[in-house]
Amino acid sequence: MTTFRYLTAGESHGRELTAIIEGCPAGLALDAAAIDADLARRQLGYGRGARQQIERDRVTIRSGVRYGRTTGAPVALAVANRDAPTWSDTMAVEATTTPADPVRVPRPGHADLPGAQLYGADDLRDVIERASARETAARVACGAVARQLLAALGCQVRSHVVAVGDATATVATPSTGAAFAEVDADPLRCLDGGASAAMRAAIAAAGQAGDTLGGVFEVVAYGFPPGVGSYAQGDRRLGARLAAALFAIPAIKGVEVGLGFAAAGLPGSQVHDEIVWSDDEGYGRASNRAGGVEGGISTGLPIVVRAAMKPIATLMSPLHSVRLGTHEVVDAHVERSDVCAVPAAAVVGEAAVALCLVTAVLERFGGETTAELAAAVATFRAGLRRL
Ligand code: EPS
Repeated sequence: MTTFRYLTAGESHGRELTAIIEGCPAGLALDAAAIDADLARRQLGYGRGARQQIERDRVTIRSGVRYGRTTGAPVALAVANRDAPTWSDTMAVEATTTPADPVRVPRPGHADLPGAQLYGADDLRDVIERASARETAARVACGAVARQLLAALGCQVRSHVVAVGDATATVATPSTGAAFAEVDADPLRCLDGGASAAMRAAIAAAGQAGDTLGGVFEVVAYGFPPGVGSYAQGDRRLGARLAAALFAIPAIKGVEVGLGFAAAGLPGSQVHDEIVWSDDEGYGRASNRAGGVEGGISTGLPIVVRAAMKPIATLMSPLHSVRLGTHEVVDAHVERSDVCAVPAAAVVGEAAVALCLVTAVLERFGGETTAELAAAVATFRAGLRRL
């Protein structure tokens, strides 16, 4: 069995973000431009802070790729922090007798206080730097590699913003990936122009008030093969793995697959998808309310997941907090941040889903080369009609 896995390292204002992918099959066409395209998409979105004007995220492929193809060796990726020189004293690796002023007032809703308790930090900067959502740039870089591998299997992963605050899009999940061709051109990455304008107005108002907004995004994987995942053990269920992948994104507080929470309020006749047969396509479903997963196994229909992102925890009009050590009640720490990052989180969601699906598909079909993996998937697909 081929195990596809990845790790990231790096601080928000340290020198760079680093990632290592292990278990990527050989023979995958891969170049920096394909990864950079996703890194740039993660920087999009109305409501981002000044940091995105500073960074121009670009990847350096440090190993595992030769002449534009993966070799089967670990793939090491690095994304430099352009802001790092400004922070070189604050983020110095070496011991110092003149440290920067410590951050001592935790922000409600951020990792600051639980992180300080966990690691015994008396300067919250130690927590802030790794808990920052900047880490998601490294995850998006890894996700771009997973996306290339899925593309070799005929699978595309797309996303759009469904809600920001109380502004909600009224669009059905598109039936093909082609519907997303222009989504990145919208400042909210939303497929409903009217809702996009309402979201933008809501973010502007929140920013004026020193407040922040969360929202909901949807990720759809088209063309993913059936027969991946299993009901045989709970941790092999594809829905469980997708949920875990999405919950691993900072600020995610809810995940749905298919109809999700709405299914709980409907009768079974309006929830389950009728099974159909066609001589061209074989077995199928008349609808896709299940979101492409039944019994913990992919059905071959689009995989549809949604995630709810809470509002960003750094408030320019801060909530009350308590100073470490003195325990006095004070306003929470304020530092540069975003008003809303749901459009970016949706791109991170694509990466999370792509990484999850690649891991599961490689466990199912194996393959030390991309060609072996693609052939195994094709053979399985062909065999399904015999049932
Ligand atoms: C982010 C970079 C960060 C924040 C944001 C996400 O940059 P900086 O800390 O220099 O402003 O803008 O992180 C948070 C909102 C957070 O709470 O950590 C990024 O690149 O995504």
